[in-house]
Amino acid sequence: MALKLELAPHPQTQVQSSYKRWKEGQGRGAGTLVSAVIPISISSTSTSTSTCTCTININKNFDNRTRTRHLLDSSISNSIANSSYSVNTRTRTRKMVKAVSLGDPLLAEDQDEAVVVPSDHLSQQALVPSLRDYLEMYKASIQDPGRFWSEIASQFHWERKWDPDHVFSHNLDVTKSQVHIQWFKGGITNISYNCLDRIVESGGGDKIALFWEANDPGSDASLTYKQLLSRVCQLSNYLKDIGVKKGDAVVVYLPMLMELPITMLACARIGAVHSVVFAGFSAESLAQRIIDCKPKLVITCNAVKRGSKIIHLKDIVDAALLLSAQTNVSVDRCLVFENEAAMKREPTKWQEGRDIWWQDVIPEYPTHCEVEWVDAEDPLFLLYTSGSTGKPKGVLHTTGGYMVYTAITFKYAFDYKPTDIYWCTADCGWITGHSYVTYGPLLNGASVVVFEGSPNYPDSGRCWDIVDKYKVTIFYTAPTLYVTRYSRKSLRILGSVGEPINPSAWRWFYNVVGDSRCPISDTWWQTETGGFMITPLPGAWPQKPGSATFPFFGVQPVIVDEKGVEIEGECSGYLCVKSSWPGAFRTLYGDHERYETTYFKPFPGYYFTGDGCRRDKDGYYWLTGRVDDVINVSGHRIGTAEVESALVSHPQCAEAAVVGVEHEVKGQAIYAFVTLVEGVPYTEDLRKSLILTVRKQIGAFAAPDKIHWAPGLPKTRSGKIMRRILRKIASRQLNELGDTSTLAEPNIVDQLIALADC
Ligand code: 6R9
Repeated sequence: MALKLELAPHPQTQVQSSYKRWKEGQGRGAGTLVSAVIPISISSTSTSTSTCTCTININKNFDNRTRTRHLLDSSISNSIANSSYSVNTRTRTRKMVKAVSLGDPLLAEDQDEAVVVPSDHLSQQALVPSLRDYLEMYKASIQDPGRFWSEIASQFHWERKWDPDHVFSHNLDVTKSQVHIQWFKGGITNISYNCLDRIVESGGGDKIALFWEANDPGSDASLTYKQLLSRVCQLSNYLKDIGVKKGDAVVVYLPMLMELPITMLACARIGAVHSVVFAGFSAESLAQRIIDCKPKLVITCNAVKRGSKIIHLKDIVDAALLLSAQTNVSVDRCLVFENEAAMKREPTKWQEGRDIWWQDVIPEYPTHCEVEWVDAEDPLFLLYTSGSTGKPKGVLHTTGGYMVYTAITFKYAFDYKPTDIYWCTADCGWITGHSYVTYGPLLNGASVVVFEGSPNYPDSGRCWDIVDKYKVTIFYTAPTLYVTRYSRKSLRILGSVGEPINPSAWRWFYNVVGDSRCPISDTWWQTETGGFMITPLPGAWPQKPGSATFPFFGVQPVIVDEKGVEIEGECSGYLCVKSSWPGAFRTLYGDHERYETTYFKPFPGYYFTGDGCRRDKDGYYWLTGRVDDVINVSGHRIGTAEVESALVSHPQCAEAAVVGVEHEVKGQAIYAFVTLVEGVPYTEDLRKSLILTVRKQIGAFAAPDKIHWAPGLPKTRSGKIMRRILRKIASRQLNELGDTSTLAEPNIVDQLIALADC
């Protein structure tokens, strides 16, 4: 077996300082990675000296890893796609793929077709060690969901079990009767008890539950499970004392202080329904949510430091409460945490009788609070998410199914071990912070890092500083981050969420962030799904850069055409889900009709995700973006993600966002916002070369009509590109830009407008 070491022209011991700079290095041929390409002797067809191209042949021995043989046997992966489960090893198809073993870097030329094969070490200690194991469990979850999920649910504490003959009931077919989903109905439990008391009672009380890292380096705190339980109980007792009861809504407008998960858990403990509003939303947006759910109280803090800026959250709450009062929704109580690091209490504007300082009351309450036992189908939380209309949708999740689903998806997708230190960079104002900062990890007794600040304050190395400081082993993020001088040796598993991750970014995440040794769980899911739906399971099967791979247990994804007809095998279309899963949302608060219209009417019988998806010949799922991000140019359906992926494969392109604009002749034209790697000037030649790259990779029909130079892209703080704004800029509807308050850097919008005609 030949081993070729490719030494970079200027090998350095440090990794690149950012994805952009990494790309810049590539563009100039000065990559800093030392890459080793190990031809994998799967069969004798391996010939190339630089990158190995091999036939994965199931008859040959591949490091004794029999599991790998099966993956690329299309009969098996198709069995996943078709849910027929027959592990048929007779019809073997040989395919040409490039395989890189976990531990080795993925080279630029590998990116399109390569698979990254789990190492023996990873698989041997993984919860699901092989594709075969996965298939067995998956098959069990589909053939007898009641039994499968009952077994998992039994790992939690239930005061009373659900009826074993009616583990779930659902109707997803809007043409038959009202859509409904229920899991474990009649089962009595409490998620806060399962996150805290259960862990303490089983001996985990002294384990750290939360490590808290402040906005300013050097300031931190932590709470053990026992301490967290006490803090939660104190708040629960206060809430009960002021009359908050089971079923009452509580709006929470807090930054990433430990008080945010404490508040969520305290509400859940007494059966109150929390509605966390991301503390970057404007007063209008907050008011809209308050008006919709009419909370008993609002919990906030006086101010927060974001980077070097101080934001007066209490002023925003005051304005929101004024607005809501104007529509006759008045809130009598506002509990305010004094966030001293940002602002002392004295200058805080105050409404006597309504406002109360957290620190003045909560510590006085007993550290024990009886749990309010609730039905599995009692509401746990409301989380507002944007839809196609201006009115946000109140996604409602209930208790039992959500508990079971977040816990188990966390465990398997991150191959969780009790020794892991886990960090998810999401804010609890989004679903990721609900399911995978708070509930999923705590239900597993994990140690969780909660970070108040932003990834680039005080400099772009902050994330890696935190990884090193807490020895983070599982790192879950949106893939827009910067890497500098840090070691990141502790990392074991990487997770990605929120956007399709293009192969180039995937390669960066794998090579640079994970030093080519960490598998990436590219988790596809939604606020509505509660937890991961399509996700790799580390160690179980080879990964394809950019693919979320296969469905989680119990999830039956289907791809349908525009008529709602299920398509089998290799195809593209609309991603739907057949049958329910425990973590599914149950309704849109106060608007069940909108729930049915948005999600179940487009394709009767299925839950419609709103996403486009491709399934390849091996059964891997590739998310191609929201279907409203599909552009139709002269009858050609083009995913914005496809064009973006082609653009970023250009060595001088760091990032791209593509939208459709109206075109007289073609119907729609492709309009591309392009961010170049640092220091590269905008030139006419480069514009042509970018267009040529797309023509070459996709076809002339997909060539962008317009390249709009973008020093940065408008993103939410959770890392999502706000295409709504880009569409307005592209169509020059500049007075219709809408709310830009949730952007991480609102001034990007002005810069883009200024560059519109360059
Ligand atoms: C968890 C979350 C949901 C939408 C979803 C899809 C996109 C999320 C993704 C992904 C490709 C992934 N999305 N994860 N696309 N690959 N791994 O982000 O929830 O805020 O409700 O957004 O995000 O388009 O439909 P939410």
